[in-house]
Amino acid sequence: MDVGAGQRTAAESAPLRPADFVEAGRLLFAGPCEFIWGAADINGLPPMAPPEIAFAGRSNVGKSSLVNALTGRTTLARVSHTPGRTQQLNFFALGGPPGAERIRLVDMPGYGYASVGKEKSNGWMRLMQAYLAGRASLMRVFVLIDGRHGPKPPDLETMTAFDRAAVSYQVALTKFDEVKPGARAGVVEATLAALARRPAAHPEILTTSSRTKEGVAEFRAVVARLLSERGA
Ligand SMILES: Nc1nc2c(ncn2[C@@H]2O[C@H](COP(=O)(O)OP(=O)(O)OP(=O)(O)O)[C@@H](O)[C@H]2O)c(=O)[nH]1
Ligand SMILES: [Mg+2]
Repeated sequence: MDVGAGQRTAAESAPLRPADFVEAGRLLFAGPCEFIWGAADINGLPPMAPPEIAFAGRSNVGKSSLVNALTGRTTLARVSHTPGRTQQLNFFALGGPPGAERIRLVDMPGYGYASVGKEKSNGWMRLMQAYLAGRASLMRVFVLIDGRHGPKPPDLETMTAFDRAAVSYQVALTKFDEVKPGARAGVVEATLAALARRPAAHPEILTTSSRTKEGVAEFRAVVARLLSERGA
């Protein structure tokens, strides 16, 4: 049967399957990606343009490493053994040249490490809050939690702040390569329990390793699905 102009085939009108998002995510993150903007204070935030996703979490949890793993780069975002490496909001343009990118990734400074110094840490916290408040282009914040330990008080406080500000977030458990197979289900369950009745939390969690790349394709698929839901 011929399909006339404007008509859609059954295959085209079928809802996208999870596998389609895996492929869309692969393609998105295989595209160009470059650092475009660093914001060290509230007045230095870039104008809102394409959709954004942001990476939050305790210092040293692996935010910058995950930005690198997702984009298949090793040195895009700076990684360090010492907590407090990322000191500003770093914006990366993905999927097109800067100005025509499909999405921006925002790598944020970490929270919850005494060694960073209270004044500096509070400053970053205010910067993050200023960014997160009323950022219409922000699709979702990924709250990264160390998979070896599960949620700690600073993670719970951050999630409570996001719930109050109605900032949509999703948890990803990082460094999963370091979690023994027998301990994995327990930490996932404990994390899901900590998310129950949190109004701004996405109910599903991700597990990732920037070292083995476990969960990276699934993470990209989640981002591709978010973009598709936005019609972007
Ligand atoms: N085993 C393992 N180590 C990881 C993984 N991801 C990151 N790391 C290590 O964790 C340390 C911190 O990584 P970063 O990516 O700099 O962490 P961050 O959250 O950006 O830290 P700040 O910028 O200080 O907040 C580094 O030594 C990384 O090599 C992972 O998936 N598995
Ligand atoms: Mg970092």
